[in-house]
Amino acid sequence: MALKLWTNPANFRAFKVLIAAEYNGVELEVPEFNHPSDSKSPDFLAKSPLGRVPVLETPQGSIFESNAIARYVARMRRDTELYGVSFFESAQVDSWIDFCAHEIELPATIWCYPVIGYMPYNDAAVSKAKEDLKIALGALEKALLHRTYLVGDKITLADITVASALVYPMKLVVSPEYRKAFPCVTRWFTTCVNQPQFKAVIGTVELAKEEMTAEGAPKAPKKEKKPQPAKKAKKKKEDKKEEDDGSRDLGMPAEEKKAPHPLAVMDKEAKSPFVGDTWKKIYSNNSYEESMKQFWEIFDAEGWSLWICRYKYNAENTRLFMTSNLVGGFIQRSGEIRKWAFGCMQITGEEGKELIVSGAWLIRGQSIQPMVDANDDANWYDWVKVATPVSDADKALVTEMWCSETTVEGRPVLDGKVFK
Ligand SMILES: N[C@@H](CCC(=O)N[C@@H](CS)C(=O)NCC(=O)O)C(=O)O
Repeated sequence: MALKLWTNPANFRAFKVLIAAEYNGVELEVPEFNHPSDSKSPDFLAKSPLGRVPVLETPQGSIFESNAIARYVARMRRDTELYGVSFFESAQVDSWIDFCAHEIELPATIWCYPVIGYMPYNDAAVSKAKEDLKIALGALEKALLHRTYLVGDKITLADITVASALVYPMKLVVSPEYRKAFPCVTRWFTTCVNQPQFKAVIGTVELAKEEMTAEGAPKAPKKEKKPQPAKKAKKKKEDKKEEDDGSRDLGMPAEEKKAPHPLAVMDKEAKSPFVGDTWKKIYSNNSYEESMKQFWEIFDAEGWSLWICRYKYNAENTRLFMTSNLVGGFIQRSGEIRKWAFGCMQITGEEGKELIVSGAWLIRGQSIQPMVDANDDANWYDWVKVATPVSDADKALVTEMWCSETTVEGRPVLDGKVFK
């Protein structure tokens, strides 16, 4: 029986296990797993006492707790020396694994989880997490001042564990400003995540260009200035004022007078008979066939437009769970325009080769710009507007992207997400 790693997609606690497996040439099967529906079954609770993931199923029984699993996989081969070259080095590796669990994972998750929508935003908790992570990174900085890696002179499970816990913080929230105090950590992290064994699991990690903030969080003032409409520029000024008067430090976001969203203005000034919410109800409550029949009857091509998007960097997508995470993040970050958009994204192709991310979107108005303004990730896609009147071929493509659970454009659908 192959070793099976049960995990939800893109769980950072699974990264260290999968990376250690890459170094040791250990084959791990990662079955599809739906959290939380699959995790509380008696069968699963027999594997993991609290129904948590990751958990490793082996021929002798299950191993729970991600660090125990990572150690098990690291020890499966001696010559790779992932667990250090001596009894002492193994203890050093353990020090960093424990340090990571207590000093890094906790603040990292409290900071990142609200951003990815796993937890509601709490200003006091996030502010404290940022400070706590600073202290932990300070200790890491000191340790890396004269060393390339944490233990010995090559990558061990210590680096794998700590770098895995930092993937989301470094990608999402640790801004260049915050990173400035930690040049050695940044150098070491970049070295780790660029190793082929890391890349095979986590793909390409780009360091955050600015702090991504959660819904409900005060927006960090942006550094680079994109040309913005006047209303937005005004809002930025208000953000700045909010910082200056210290109201953020007290955990009280200053009250903002929000300008209406440009699409809300459009709703007022150029009414459309097509109502987004009505369409979403139709889609949710009818068969695909019936939904699409009604859609083409009510679609207002003057007030709304249809778009096909294709991810520009498909060649980098080899792991399905990482790619699912990419798509999940995209859907999440589009929240600001939920009232005026609907879309389905799918991943097609073959895991290990190329995974293709594409989608069909419906948006209020004739421009995709509101999507790009709401969601920076939209820049990673090519967007092609569906010409009107919609041709039969385009109707078939949109229908396939919104409804097919089996194939899209002749390729098998491996995962799909709906934004409604
Ligand atoms: N200390 C555990 C923590 C595991 C954990 O909290 N896993 C989360 C996913 S990252 C989970 O399963 N949460 C769902 C739950 O608690 O039911 C480990 O390192 O494995």
